[in-house]
Amino acid sequence: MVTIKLWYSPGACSLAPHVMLHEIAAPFEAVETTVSTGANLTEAFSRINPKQRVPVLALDGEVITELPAIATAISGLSPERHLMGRTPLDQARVYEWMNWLSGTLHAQGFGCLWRPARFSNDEQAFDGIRTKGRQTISDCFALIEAKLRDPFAVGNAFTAVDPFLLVFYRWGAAIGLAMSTCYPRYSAFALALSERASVQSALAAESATR
Ligand SMILES: N[C@@H](CCC(=O)N[C@@H](CS)C(=O)NCC(=O)O)C(=O)O
Repeated sequence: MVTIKLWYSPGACSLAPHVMLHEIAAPFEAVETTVSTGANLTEAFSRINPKQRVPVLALDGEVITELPAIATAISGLSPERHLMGRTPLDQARVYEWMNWLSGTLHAQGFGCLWRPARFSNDEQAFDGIRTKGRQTISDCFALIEAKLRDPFAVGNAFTAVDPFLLVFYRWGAAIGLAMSTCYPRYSAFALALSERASVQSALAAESATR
């Protein structure tokens, strides 16, 4: 049996693969790494992932980074669950969602808001970058609200996209957006997802506050 290790930070995007691992019910080791403060960013962790980001997954010691790649690897551990989509079209939709969530909402939206120094060396520019980040987040959330129809983002079953969407829903609430009034469909989706055993187990394990 493959040995599985996940490095995560409570409430961070690593919650998505954490949920997926509970979903496939495979035994794994979860290692907390507090990236928000940099407190546990040890030299050892930097050697594991020189990008100094979570999530990091190791399968029999083979290190995998980047959420869409990690989600693909977890899905491969339990192919019968089709966590990256069942049909070829669903698989394309899963990657469409994952790339957009990762590259636009996460890297640009929350990146600008929480890490403006990534976008400019000029501190005077930071407020404008944060404002742009909030705008990008609102634009993305409006699109998510328009796209969500069913209890699941893709097809009629749980995929990797669902816990990833839950991460951003929680972050939206954390930055003070009125999620339930502004995004009722997204809220119903998040509420239903929060009742899944895998989500409750991952959240309890992380004692996530964000
Ligand atoms: N492109 C990476 C982004 C990962 C990422 O930014 N993770 C955040 C947590 S949500 C992190 O580790 N941040 C630490 C930092 O920015 O210093 C992925 O998809 O896995």
